[in-house]
Amino acid sequence: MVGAADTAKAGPGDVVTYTLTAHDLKAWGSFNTQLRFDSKLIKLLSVEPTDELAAHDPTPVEVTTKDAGSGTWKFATASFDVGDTAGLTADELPLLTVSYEVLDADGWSLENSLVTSSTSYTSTDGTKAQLQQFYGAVERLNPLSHLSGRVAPEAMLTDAYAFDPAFDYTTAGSTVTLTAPDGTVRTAEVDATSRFGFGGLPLTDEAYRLEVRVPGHFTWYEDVAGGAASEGGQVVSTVPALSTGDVNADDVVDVRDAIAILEAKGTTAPAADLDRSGSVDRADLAWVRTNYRAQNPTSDRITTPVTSYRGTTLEDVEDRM
Ligand SMILES: [Ca+2]
Ligand SMILES: [Ca+2]
Repeated sequence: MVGAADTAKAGPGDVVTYTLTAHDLKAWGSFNTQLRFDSKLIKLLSVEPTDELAAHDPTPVEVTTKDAGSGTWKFATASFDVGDTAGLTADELPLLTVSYEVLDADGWSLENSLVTSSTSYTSTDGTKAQLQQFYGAVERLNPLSHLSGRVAPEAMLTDAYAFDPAFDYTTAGSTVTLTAPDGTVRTAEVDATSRFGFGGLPLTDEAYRLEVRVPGHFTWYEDVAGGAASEGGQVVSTVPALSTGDVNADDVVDVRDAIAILEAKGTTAPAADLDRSGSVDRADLAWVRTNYRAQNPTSDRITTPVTSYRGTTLEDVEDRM
């Protein structure tokens, strides 16, 4: 028994029709198939005999539906007898068309398919036999996209550049905004593990623009696919990796950042306390040395690094820190 859908993808409101085709039925007189489906996603509209089956004078197809015992899943059992067995061979024979509407306007799932259960037929001599089943999948065109991410501020990671489970990333002061192509701006909270998420994003052919700011770090700019209507909603995840040392937020790490750290020495200014240790000290200045003259790779702006400001160099600042 092969179930083939008339479409590879469908979304809420669409009607999908599967054709169930039997193979290798021998001298049969009655037929019974169970269809399994999630009633949250699928509303059965009809189970009809095909023209090929109708030529054999079947009884009306009876459909009974019951709970499948897990959540919103259901079984629909379709059965019928054939009145005219003359000419029935073991060759393939389309038997039934099953139509359903795709439901759940805002919900998320990978598929909205019919799922196989058990199918059997009874021969004219009364023997019952099971049929194997193969049903094709119908990918779901989700009506909304989702974006999730985890902000990785360089100075607040472990030495191995992993997230530090002992660190409270709400102290990073991260701000995360997402701008839709129509200009709508959304903001997300960042939790203690540095994670954020945007759900329920309308589909768009153009990209959303993600912007992540952490004081003392390069701002992260990223274009995120919005999920075109023809593809359905996407689940996108990202890990914005923000290099540190940019105290004055001009997209370059240079001597002016080192001077800003020196001027904030002993304070708790977050843009200069790069590692959020609670004080501005030599460990923060060491990050400027690590990333010296780096440009923000995600920014369109090019700022020429300055290595001597009013006669002061990075080495001078390190001596005075
Ligand atoms: Ca800078
Ligand atoms: Ca510090």
